[in-house]
Amino acid sequence: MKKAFIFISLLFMSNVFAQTIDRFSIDSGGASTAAGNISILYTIGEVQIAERNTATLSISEGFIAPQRIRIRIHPIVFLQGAFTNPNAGEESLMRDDLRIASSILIPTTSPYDSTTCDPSVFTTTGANAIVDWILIELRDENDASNVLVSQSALLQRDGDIVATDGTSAVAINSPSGNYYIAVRHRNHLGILTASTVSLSETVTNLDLSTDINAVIGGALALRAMGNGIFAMYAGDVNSDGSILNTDIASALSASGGINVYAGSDANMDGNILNTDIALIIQPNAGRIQQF
Ligand SMILES: [Ca+2]
Ligand SMILES: [Ca+2]
Ligand SMILES: [Ca+2]
Repeated sequence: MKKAFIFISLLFMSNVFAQTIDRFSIDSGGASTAAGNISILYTIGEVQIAERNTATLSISEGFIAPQRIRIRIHPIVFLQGAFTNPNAGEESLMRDDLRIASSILIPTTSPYDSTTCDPSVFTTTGANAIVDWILIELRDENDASNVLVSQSALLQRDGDIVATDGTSAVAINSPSGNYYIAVRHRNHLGILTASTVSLSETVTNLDLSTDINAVIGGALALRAMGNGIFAMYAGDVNSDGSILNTDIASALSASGGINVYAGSDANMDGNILNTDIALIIQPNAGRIQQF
C-alpha cells in the first residue's frame, strides 16, 4: 500500500513538472572571451549558425563556433593614381581627394563585395585618412591562381591597409598557414607576392611598397615613384588586368565627369579629365597584370 502511494505521488509530480525546462549545458568544455564590457561564453561542440564581426569583436548568432579560425595581416601598398602629384608638404602620402570632396565620394559599401563601413571612418584626417577601398586575396600556397578567400579593406594615405573600422589590422576567417597574397584595386593593376607568406592570428606585416622583388614581376608590377616607394600601376579603368586602348577609350568617353567615383578617374581626384587620359597613356599603356 505504501509503495502504491509513492508511485502515484511520483506520477503526480511528473505531471506537475512535465512542462518545466531547466537551463543546463551538455557541453564538454568551453571558455569565455571579452571585448570592452561585453563578455561571451562559448562551449565546445556547438554548431555555428551565423556571425557578426567588427574589427575587435565577433558575436555568434544562436549556436556558437567552438573556435574562431582567424588570421591577421597588415599590408602596405601605394596606388600610383593617388600618389601622383601629392599635396605640397605631404610628399610621402597619397592624396585623399575622394574623401575630402564636398560630398564624400568613397562609398560606404565596398566596390568589390557587400562589405560596408561606417561613414565615420571617413572623418579621420592626416596620414591615416582613408584613400579608398582595396581588396586582399589569400591564394593557395600550391597554386597561386587559386583564390581561397578575398576580403575588402581600406587603404590609408600612408599605405596601411586596414580593417573596415579604419584603423585595425585586417582579420580574415582562414586557418593559419602559408599563402600567396594578392592586393587589388578597382582601377590599378593588382600585385601578387613573389613567395608565400606565413599568416597566423598574430598580425603579419607585409610591406609591398619598398621592394619590387617582393611581388611577382618586379618592376613590371610596381612603378618606382621616388624616395624608395613603389606603387601599383594606375589606369586599368575596366578592371580586366591590363592597361590598353579599351581603358583609354573608356576614360575618353567619360571625360568631363566631375565629382565622380569611377574607374576612369585614374588619378583618383574625383574628376575625369585630360590628366587621367595622360596618366593612362603616357607611362602605363600596354602594361599587364603579372599574375
Ligand atoms: Ca597609417
Ligand atoms: Ca583594362
Ligand atoms: Ca582624375
